[in-house]
Amino acid sequence: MPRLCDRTLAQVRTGVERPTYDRGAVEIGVVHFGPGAFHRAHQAPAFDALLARGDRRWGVCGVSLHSAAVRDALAPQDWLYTLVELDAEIRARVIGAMKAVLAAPQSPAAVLQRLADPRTRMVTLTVTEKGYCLTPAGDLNLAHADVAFDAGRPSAPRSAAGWLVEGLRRRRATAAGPLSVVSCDNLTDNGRKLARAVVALARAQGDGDLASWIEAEARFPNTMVDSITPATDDALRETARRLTGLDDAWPIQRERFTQWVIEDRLAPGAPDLASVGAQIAADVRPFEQAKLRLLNGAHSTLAYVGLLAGLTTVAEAMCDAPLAAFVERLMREDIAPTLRATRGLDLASYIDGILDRFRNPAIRHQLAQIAWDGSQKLPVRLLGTVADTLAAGRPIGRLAVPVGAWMLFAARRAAAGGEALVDPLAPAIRTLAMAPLAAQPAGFLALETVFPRALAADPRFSDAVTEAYRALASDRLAAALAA
Ligand code: CS2
Repeated sequence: MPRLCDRTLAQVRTGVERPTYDRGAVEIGVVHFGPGAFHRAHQAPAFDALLARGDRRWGVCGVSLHSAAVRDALAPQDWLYTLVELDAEIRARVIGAMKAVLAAPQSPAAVLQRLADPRTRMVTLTVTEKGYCLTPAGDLNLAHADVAFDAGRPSAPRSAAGWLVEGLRRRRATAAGPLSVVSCDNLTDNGRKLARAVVALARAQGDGDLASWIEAEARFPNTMVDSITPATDDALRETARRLTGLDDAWPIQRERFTQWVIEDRLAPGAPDLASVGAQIAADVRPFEQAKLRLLNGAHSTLAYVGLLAGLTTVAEAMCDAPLAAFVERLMREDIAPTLRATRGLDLASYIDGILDRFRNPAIRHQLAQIAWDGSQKLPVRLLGTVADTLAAGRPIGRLAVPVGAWMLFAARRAAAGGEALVDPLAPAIRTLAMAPLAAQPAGFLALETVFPRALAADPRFSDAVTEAYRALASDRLAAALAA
């Protein structure tokens, strides 16, 4: 079967939407750090829609911070790829917005040139929670190896913040024009945190002038991003082939639903994302908080409890009646009371929608994928809810269950050795998993980058988590879920 590329694009089977704009005339106006599945499922299609509307300024240059895998897979395809939408009806669409992908360690000069180019008006990022190198308080972690390296002002930075500082330094020097830097990761206050990190790094480099200039000039809006995007597998490659009639080395799949809420702080000259479905809001926090706590919090709960129960996918976990009922109660009775509704966000129907999406039978979303990097995800997804619930004097019995489940899951995976636990804290977790079972919850609670001290020291929390851990470890899952 021929491979998807510019030359074969016209052969794409009918019924599959494809770029009909002149790809040769598309300019690069966006630099994206982390061109993995989520970017290609979520932001890139939005830029593709802008191009389809005739605004040819918004081609994307992807920048991988570490690996060259995306570049190598997409280069022979002229950066085209298939996006498969999984719903009652399965649809495919070919996305033409990517114009280049650079592997930063191999092409540092090209990355900086792109960042400094006056045509570049937006930088977007999906570098995952750990890519921000933050302390638990949300500040740049100057002790992080990549950050410490970048503080030396290298010509080839290693951290996302390092690239941004150097890019902004060049834009300032050449008066390249306003830039919007848009974090699209699942962090609370993602834009503000990124702005603070970039400014802190400029200061750590001894460039106070640049730091003040960034504070005054660059725009880092907060955002909420949402679309369930399971990792690419062979079944998807086969589906893409069947629908398009072409081979694609790296197709992407997602649910049909997609949402992008962007704080009304974009710099002049930014792409008109509202015209392609993004919501622009004065305050993104209520949306972001609701999404992170309800959707991602429930996802992580399904992942850790579900994997301990021997389940594999989200849809399968939602067919497990006690687990599904537990997660629904957790969302409605424990998480929702910590959130505030806002215009365009009705919490009860928002929860209904999320539960429906989790049940989508067309999607095989692996719990193991969601379980990655728990040490980075837990604070954002669950621990804020726990702290607010304790402060309000409400019980936290149910909320302690996913926390205990993460600990037990991580301890078991770590004990299995090798790469079984995907988490930046895997070495520390491996050590504490060697302690006797009864001592393990306390060992986890001492992980200061995960648990804020005040929370770890609160006996209401430590007792509840220890109890959940014990129940789960002795296979009393039903008892734990009945908490
Ligand atoms: C998931 C998210 O893998 C995970 O941790 O919870 O990727 C989730 O699917 C997205 O945030 C949905 O927008």
